[in-house]
Amino acid sequence: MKYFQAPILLILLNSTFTFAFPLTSEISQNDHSFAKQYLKRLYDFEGDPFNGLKTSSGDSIRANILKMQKFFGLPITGELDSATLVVMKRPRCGVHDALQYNHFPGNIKWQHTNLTYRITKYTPDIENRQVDRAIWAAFKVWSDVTPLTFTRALDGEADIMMSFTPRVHGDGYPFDGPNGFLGHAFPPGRGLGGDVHFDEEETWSMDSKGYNLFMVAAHEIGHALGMAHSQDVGALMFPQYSYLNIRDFSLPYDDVQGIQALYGSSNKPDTKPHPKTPEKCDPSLSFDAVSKLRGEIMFFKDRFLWRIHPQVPDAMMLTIQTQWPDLPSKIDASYENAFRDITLFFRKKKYWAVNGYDILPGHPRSIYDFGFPKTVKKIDAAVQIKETGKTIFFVGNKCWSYDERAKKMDKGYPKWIEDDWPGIGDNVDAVVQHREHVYFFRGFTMSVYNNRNKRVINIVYANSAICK
Ligand SMILES: [Ca+2]
Ligand SMILES: [Ca+2]
Ligand SMILES: [Ca+2]
Ligand SMILES: [Zn+2]
Ligand SMILES: [Zn+2]
Repeated sequence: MKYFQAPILLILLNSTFTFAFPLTSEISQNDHSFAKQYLKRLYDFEGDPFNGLKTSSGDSIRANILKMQKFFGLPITGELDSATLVVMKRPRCGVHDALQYNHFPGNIKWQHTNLTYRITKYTPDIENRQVDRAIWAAFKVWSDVTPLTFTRALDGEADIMMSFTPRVHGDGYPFDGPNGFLGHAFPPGRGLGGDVHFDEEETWSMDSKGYNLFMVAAHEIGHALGMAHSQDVGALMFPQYSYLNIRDFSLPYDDVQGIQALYGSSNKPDTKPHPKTPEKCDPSLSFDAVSKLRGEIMFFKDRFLWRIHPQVPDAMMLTIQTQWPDLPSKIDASYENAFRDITLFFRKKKYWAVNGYDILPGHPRSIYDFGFPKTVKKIDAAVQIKETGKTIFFVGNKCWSYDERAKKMDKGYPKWIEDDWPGIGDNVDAVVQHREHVYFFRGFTMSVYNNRNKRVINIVYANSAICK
């Protein structure tokens, strides 16, 4: 079999859609001043503002927008477009983003390994003992992979002083009310060095509601140990907030590399996996699911997705949780029901429906609502066919046709995939329709299927549409 880096991308991009966020929309005066503040705080500096060297680089707004767009892998326009604004408005850490190093300049680190911490001010949002537990778990993330130990102090001066505090709180870096900046921390050193502050105006939680204290604390402790922000979307040290529950969390590969470069590895055996973030140009890349959402195409892989916006040449990567905090961190299948303007996500025996960015009430629901027999434990792939309005589900070597209007499975199903969709093979990973073609993903291949004459017209790498 031959694989062509074929003109799939052009097919995907040359289309007329309604856009989720048109790039040319008006940017309000409020958004302009918000963006100015954001860039000043996070990009307009020389040296390290959290180290007392608060000198402005004097760069123009345009130069700072360029730095910011580069950091987040946005299209480099130098303009405050709406894609840039959307990223700026995501909740995040208040420490600056620097492109030139993965650690703070000069590799600032603690000279002793037996560190102490103290929680000086709690939050009313959750019980103190739960705060203690989340903070303990957050330190453990780092002590598991380094020789560092963390002992809690109940009084006196600890290396890492931690508190929940709103607005102006004495260090020159005021918080900003709900959302926006969630916390910040100072690199290793005396006094303020190593200290961690959480914005008290956030709603802190032990789960996915509001902001998860464990996730934010683990990130801020990274700074307190000398880690700077990472551009790796999957890294704990990526500046934007992303939720994972404590059970599912294991320190990503990028962060392990970073902290071990400073302190070396632990002498305890490390049994945990340290997941690497998938790369869009890895030729062996496969997908869990592919779906439309209001004109964009989304490619899912583990807890990540790439979005292709018809006007933006580069695929944007983010985590599923950044977009939909309550979806599972991996999905089996997804399709857009364009008639109802909803997108459905499947994981094992459950499914969720979202309208834009909101999960519809009453979800997750059971996949047996669709009329599957109990032998079906998960869906491989799903797609709604524009011409018929029918939704096709793929499971192993069978497919089902679901009538969205009558809300039931069509008679005569399941059928063999080979009978209804000749040439695409069994065990489909993902499927999506774009204009007259249906795209089937299996492993590292994508078959382009002509639905009119029912045959495969091209086979290319699965990542052809996002790698360029
Ligand atoms: Ca300190
Ligand atoms: Ca805030
Ligand atoms: Ca799948
Ligand atoms: Zn940070
Ligand atoms: Zn502070």
